[in-house]
This record gives sequence, C-alpha cells and structure tokens, in this order.
Amino acid sequence: KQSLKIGLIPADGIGKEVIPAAKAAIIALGSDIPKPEFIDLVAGWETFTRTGVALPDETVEILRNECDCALFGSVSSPSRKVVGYSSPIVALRKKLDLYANIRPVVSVAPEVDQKPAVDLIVVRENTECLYVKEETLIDTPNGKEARASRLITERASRRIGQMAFQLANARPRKHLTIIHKSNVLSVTDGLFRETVRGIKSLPANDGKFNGVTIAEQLVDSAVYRLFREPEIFDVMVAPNLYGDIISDAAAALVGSLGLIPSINAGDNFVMGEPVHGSAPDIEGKGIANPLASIRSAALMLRHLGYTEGADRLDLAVNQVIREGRFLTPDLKGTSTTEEVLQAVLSKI
Ligand code: NAD
Ligand code: K
Ligand code: MN
Repeated sequence: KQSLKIGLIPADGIGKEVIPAAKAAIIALGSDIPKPEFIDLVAGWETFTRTGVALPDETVEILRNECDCALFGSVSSPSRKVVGYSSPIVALRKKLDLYANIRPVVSVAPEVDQKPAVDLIVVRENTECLYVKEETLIDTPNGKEARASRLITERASRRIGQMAFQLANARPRKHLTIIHKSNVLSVTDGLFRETVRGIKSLPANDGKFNGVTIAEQLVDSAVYRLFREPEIFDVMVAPNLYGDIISDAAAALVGSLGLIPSINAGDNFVMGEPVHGSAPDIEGKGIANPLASIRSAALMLRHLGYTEGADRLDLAVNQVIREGRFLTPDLKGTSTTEEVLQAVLSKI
C-alpha cells in the first residue's frame, strides 16, 4: 500500500485539542506505516449550530469512499432535547456499521499510581440496545409519560459475541464474562446472554473456542466486583449501554478517562476514538490528556495490521506514564497537552 488515508473528525471541545496530537504521533512513525494522508472532516454540536446538520452527508461519503480508517474526537451532545439534533457519533457507528466498540483498560504502572492491576477489554455492542433512540412522550391524566424501546437482535448479539470470543481466545487467560441483567430483562438480555453463550458451540466455529472459559455477571454486581477485584476480569462483552458504563467505571480504576482508547470496528472499516467526551470543564485550557487519542491511533493501526507502528506508539505512551515527568492534571501532573505530546514524540 502506497498511502494510508485517515479521516480526522475532531468534532467538539477537547476533541479539537487531542486529535491533532494523535495526528502528530502517527506522522512521527515515518516508514513504519504507509505514508499517512489526512482528510479533515466535520461533525458535532458546533457543526450543527453553524449549519443545522450534526453529521453532514459529505463526511459520511468521504469516510466511506475515500478513507482507509478514521479518528474521531468527541462531541458535545446537549442533555436536553434539541429539535433536529442527534449525536453524530451514534449515527456514524450505525451508518458505517461499526458494530463493535473495543475498549482495552490496562494499568501501566500500578506501583506508581497506587491503583490495582487492571488488564481487561470491554467489548461493547455498538449499534442497538437503548441507542436505537426510539423515545416517545405522551400526556396522560397523571402527567407526562416517557418511554424508550430497547432493541436486542440475535444477529448483532452473535457478531459482537464472535468478536469477543476471538479477542478472548487471543489472550493468555482466555476468559470471557458476559454482562447482562436477565434476572429483570429476561427477554432482551436473555436473548443477548443465550446468543453469546451459544457461540462457543456453533458448528461454524469448529471447536476453536474450546479453550475459552465463560462466566457471566449481572451488570450491577459487575461494577461492584470491578471495583473490588478487577483482576477477575479478562474480556467483558456487553450490550451497548452497559458496555458504556462499565468502561467509564474501569477507566476510574486506572486513573483517568484521558488514558482509555477505543476503536469502533466493523467488517470493512475502523475508527479510533478516545472513550472520553468533550470535557467542557477543561476545554480551551490546553491541559487535556492526549494519551487516550494516541492510544486510539495505535489500536486503529493494530486493527489494520500495522503491528510495529502500533507497538511503537504504545511503548512511547507507556514510557511517558511510567516516568511520570510529563503528565496532565487528570493524572496529578502539571504538564500541558503539548508537553505530553512532545514527551511521547521524543520516545517514538
Ligand atoms: P467527559 O468524558 O467529557 O468528562 C468526564 C470527566 O473526565 C471531566 O471531568 C473531564 O474533564 C475528564 N476528562 C475526560 N477526558 C479527559 C482528558 N482527555 N483529559 C483530562 N480529563 C479528561 O464526560 P461528560 O462531562 O459526561 O460529557 C461532556 C460532553 O461529552 C457531553 O456533551 C457528552 O454528551 C459528551 N460525550 C461524548 C462522547 C463521545 O464523543 N463519544 C462520549 C462521552 C460524552
Ligand atoms: K469520544
Ligand atoms: Mn461513555
């Protein structure tokens, strides 16, 4: 391959501060990867306030037709309902059929940050559950009544389960925990649980997952155990909303959301994205932690098969964390985004 075309969608808030850092880190890899070509694309709340559209068709078309992969920053979605607005990241995941959100949470230096040793991957279903966003509001004699529908399909549960088994099978512990709440939601979560459990014995898998052990955990007690004994988890697979919540919780265990990367992966496209949001509380101060975005670039490259480049990025990030000299305030440091980036670049 001559070049690697990477769509860049910083979107809102600190997304605009951390995606340029990921871009600089990719450029620093030099000949470890095909020559990167970046295509700047827009989406988000600011785009919506400017144009009336949060996710322009052009952005989707260019990603589909011209890009090999993409990096997304973060959007500022309002908590109130705004007519005509809907989250562009949720829409992008659906439009590009990026059905798996893979979120590794690893503590690099437990001895330094005095945090427990965590080494797990949250595999979050990325296209359905409550994120189908079918909500209704009606007036009743007793006041307003709001409802949301939650979609779980066998197809989506099977493909996310297959991905989770593959990831678990490639890890030393080969342990998969299915997260659900089927004691209450026996129909929807029951279907998710049964479908994922059934993957191990699918004829098409021909026994290849025989070495994977399966456990399951109700989502509430999963969060409890995550805080008390995170070492019991290896790969966790969950419907969309539970996966979102569990990965933010796991992020707290290793020190900061500013460290946690993800990829949104489908069969034909991959988009790296830090797990965090647009962080309005620190926006514009130049102190956002860029490490989650640099790690997201590494995950994206690894997914595409550029293992050496990915390793170099990860090693550089891990060295900077271990040394502890250049860290942003979320990790109790005093460095700026730019200083942390320069520290990483010096190690690549
Ligand atoms: P958030 O992730 O933006 O912030 C939570 C806390 O973590 C804040 O205190 C923030 O300062 C801190 N933090 C997050 N990333 C950091 C980084 N890189 N460096 C240092 N500190 C960091 O979550 P929120 O405050 O609940 O949401 C803010 C906005 O982001 C909302 O509009 C929400 O809709 C949006 N959001 C978007 C995404 C996405 O783009 N996929 C994900 C989550 C939230
Ligand atoms: K994000
Ligand atoms: Mn989240």
